[in-house]
Amino acid sequence: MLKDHLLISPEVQDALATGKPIIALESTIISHGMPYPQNLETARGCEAVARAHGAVPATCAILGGKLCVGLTDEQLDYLARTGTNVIKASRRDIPLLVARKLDGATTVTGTMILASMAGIRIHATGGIGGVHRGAQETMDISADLEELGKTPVVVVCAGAKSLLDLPLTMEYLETRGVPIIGYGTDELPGFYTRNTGLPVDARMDDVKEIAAAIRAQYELDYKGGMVVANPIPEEDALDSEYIEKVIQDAVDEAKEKGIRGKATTPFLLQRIHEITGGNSLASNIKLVYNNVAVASEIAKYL
Ligand code: PSU
Ligand code: MN
Repeated sequence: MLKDHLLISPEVQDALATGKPIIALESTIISHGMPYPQNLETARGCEAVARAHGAVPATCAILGGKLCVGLTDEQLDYLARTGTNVIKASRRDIPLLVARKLDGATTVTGTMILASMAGIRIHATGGIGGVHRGAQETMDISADLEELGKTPVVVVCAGAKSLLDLPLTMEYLETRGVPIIGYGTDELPGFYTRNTGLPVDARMDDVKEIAAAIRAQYELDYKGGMVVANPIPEEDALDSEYIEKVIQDAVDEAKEKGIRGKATTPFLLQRIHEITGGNSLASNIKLVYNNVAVASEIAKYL
């Protein structure tokens, strides 16, 4: 039974029982999305930002085959140090990790699954996966887009990186029936940049209005989630021409090296961080905190 596999931390259990605001946080961003020790600082920082905004953080991962919702500091430290030696856990991986009692760091997809099992309705991360450039041939479309179509968890993110094909990502989300709300913006933000020229479905400037949209989706018994796209703060944004060139070089390199499947996104993230020095990593951390803050504010009205 599910309850034999789900391990909700005492703090998160208490928050669920007493109706406190809770937000889910992913762990692939720790293991595969950033280098050590910045990944550990970010994981801790996210929890601190959530608390500062009055929400209980529930970082998700699979440890020893248990679906863990809410981690200890030792567990965060373990995931940060182990890095890419931990399995990147998406939907397909979860039953196998449970059966084999292994560890996995959950992607947006994996985190949405664990959050929804625990009864958590909102998840904050950096960027979501999407339709990769060249997907017409490779069929590389992130499972995140499928999960958003069927699991009722809202994901607050800074849009998606242009290492993805953003117009196709928007098309795919439309097909799957996923609303995209721009928080204080008419355009999908581009992760390191605030604009992509792609219109969102609705602009909302007030977290209460976003909470009302989430409640409506829930009351209609829709099965799917929602994207809240929150632009990186102006002062942390990178020059779009510069970062576009860096991303194109990383994408070309991945193609040359024959990087495929689940290794693609971590490879590209790592190369972008390397090519830009500390630059893009600093922006990445800032935008994640910004998303955690907004998700926490929304969670108060859910
Ligand atoms: N995009 C980022 N940082 C990340 C990821 C995506 O800017 O860390 C991670 C998330 O965990 C996301 C996953 O769910 O990569 C998507 O991987 P894939 O493209 O293999 O579905
Ligand atoms: Mn993929």
